[in-house]
Amino acid sequence: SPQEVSPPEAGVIVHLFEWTWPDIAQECEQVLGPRGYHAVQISPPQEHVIVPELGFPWWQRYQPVSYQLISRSGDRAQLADMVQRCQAVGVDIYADAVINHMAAMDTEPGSAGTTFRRYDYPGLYSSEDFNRCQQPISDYQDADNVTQCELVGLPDLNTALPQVQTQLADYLVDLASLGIAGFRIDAAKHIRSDELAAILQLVRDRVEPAPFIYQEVIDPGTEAIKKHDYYESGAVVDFEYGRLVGEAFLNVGDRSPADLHTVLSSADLVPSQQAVVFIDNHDKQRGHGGGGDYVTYQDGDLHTLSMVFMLAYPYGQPRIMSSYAFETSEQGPPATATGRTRTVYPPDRLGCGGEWVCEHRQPAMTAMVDFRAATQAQPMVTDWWSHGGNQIAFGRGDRGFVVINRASTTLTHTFQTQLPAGDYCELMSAEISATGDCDRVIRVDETGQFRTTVAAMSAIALHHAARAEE
Ligand code: LM2
Ligand code: CA
Repeated sequence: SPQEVSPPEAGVIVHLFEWTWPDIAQECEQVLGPRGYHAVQISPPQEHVIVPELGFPWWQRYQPVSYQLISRSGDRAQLADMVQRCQAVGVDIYADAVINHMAAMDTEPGSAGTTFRRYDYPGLYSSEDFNRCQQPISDYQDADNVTQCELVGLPDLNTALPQVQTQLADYLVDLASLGIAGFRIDAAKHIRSDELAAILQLVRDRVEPAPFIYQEVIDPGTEAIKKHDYYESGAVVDFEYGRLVGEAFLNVGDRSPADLHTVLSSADLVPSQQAVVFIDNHDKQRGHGGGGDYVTYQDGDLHTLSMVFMLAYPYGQPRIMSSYAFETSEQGPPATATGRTRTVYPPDRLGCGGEWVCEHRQPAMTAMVDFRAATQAQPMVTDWWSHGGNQIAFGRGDRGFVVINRASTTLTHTFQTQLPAGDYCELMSAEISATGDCDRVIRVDETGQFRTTVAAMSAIALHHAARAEE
């Protein structure tokens, strides 16, 4: 029977890409807990390859050497400490689980010092545990090719074998024993859906409560492997959503935000309650994972507005990408010459807002995390409005209202809402103080209307729980 999927719908996930475990613990305590973030997706915690000759690229983490929890982000004790400190402030940790394949690059020992060879990982797997194809994947119309051959030449585990399924389940159960509450299943499209279901069942048999599962299945609708094959195992990351929103905000072809409600309502997307969605992810922001027109931090305000849309729109569970600044696609995180990842909290340099971008700390993002929680109970879009292609507004019934002006001109308009009459704090303009004072008050009249001006390339948002004092 299909796995019961109930992701916390209002819960926002932030991907703290390549952050260290001590930094994540501090971020949970200082920012994520207080701001109501639901969960953090962490980089793969297992032992990985080290590639000094390419300057310690980020993708080292996607080549597992063993399941020892010693990685570029820290060791097992630091991971355990971080999970507990985040849990204590209400933030769950989801681990990126790389279980389709093992490391290809075997010239150096791994991050825990393990010496290995391609197809031979001491005490874990030997050549009989790998699929026979042993050629790079070449035909996405052929399901066997996609699941049995090698993704960019990475040794492909034979996930049909009981001993392989047991090793993988043991790894995930070990992570769960530290308090990790969910898993992003890396390269899920490259694991046969029935074999992945069997591995995850072994985990569920041993872990209470069942971990939240979201599977990476890039399905453009034209290939042999379909996202719905994976629904029985849990949630699925929908890649079409971010592409459609990105193309609209980038005005690709004749697309624009004004069409988005119609476009998203008719697209073949993962059902909302089991979808994880994003505007950009670590692959798409640097042209990996098939590329495509996605919006990233390098697009500035356009990125912020796309994220405001995602957080306001009642579909799926949103994941915010939190990046480090980069110039080339392989470039790893800020690091010393010997490849030690640098902290986000340096006493002497700009960390967040400098070499670490920290999209999740932008005032517009924290405001919209709050908006999503406040509007969660109202799953409908109401009073959709647009003017030209690039000015849109919509409500969430009597819970909230958002206006997004992606145009280069100021927008002044009287908006119809379902909000009760009253004085509302505009969420984007400033932090709302504990006393209820707010920088900008918007008055909704007895007919549910308000008139306001929205600057070019900006947004405003109101919700029922943020009212100005009488
Ligand atoms: C994913 N999701 O399903 C990750 O999001 C993606 O980032 C991973 O690829 C991929 N699956 C495998 O886990 C990244 C990166 C690749 C990189 C691999 C392995 O996008 O470029 O491949 O990690 O580190 C690298 C080299 C590639 C080489 C390969 C094997 O870039 O040129 O292929 O290692 O040595 C010969
Ligand atoms: Ca495979």
